[in-house]
Amino acid sequence: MFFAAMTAAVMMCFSACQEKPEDGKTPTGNECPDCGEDPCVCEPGSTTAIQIDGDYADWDALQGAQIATCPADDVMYEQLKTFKAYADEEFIYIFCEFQPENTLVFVPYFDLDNDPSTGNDSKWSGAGYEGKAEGGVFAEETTDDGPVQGAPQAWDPAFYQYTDAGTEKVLDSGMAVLSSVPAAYKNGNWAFEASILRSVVLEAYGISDATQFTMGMYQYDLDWSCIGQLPCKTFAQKDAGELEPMLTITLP
Ligand SMILES: [Ca+2]
Ligand SMILES: [Ca+2]
Repeated sequence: MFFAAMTAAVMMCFSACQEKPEDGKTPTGNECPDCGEDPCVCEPGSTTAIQIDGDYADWDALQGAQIATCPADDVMYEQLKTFKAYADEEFIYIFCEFQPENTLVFVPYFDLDNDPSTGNDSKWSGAGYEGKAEGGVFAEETTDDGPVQGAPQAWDPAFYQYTDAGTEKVLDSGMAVLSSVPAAYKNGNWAFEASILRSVVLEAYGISDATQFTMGMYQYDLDWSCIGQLPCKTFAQKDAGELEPMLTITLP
């Protein structure tokens, strides 16, 4: 039955392609039924450099990604191992490799005015951020002994802007982010990747015309204590006076 269906599908494709030899392409059998292309070019993000599929080989092949890695020791927070960010004309992409123990939430911080001298500077000594996004990568389960880490889940943050009074939500979850579900990656670490719909987020922050911003990532545990930070410097580097800037993301 299966092979009969397969054969029928191949026959249909072959016959359809025979009727349209002028396109000059060899059919693959995986053409999108809507646009007729393989890979599909009619779905948003379908032709971008990064596919949000939990396969990170596309990051290895990418040119121009901004990458921060955790020094092997002599750092305050050790569980976030690699943070990558990259932007194309449609999306801002992120990749996080981390130790999953006790992890609950990932929070990127954004320097929206591209000025390290303005905004909050409590998390990086060389950065001043005006926005953040908060999203859990594990469910939080309540027990008699307090909260415990539940099942992994796709990162789908809400976006906030700092105000004089605290923070104000500018964009709800479910509006702008597509993420893989965190899963075991390598060396005992886990990873996830996500795309952030650039136009929606920049408009929510009132910086639709921005050509550059900076961004750093924090990883928090079940008590909202920090357990990961990138970029980061070692204690020795900080003692020597080195600042900790965030990653600079250029928007093409
Ligand atoms: Ca991928
Ligand atoms: Ca700033």
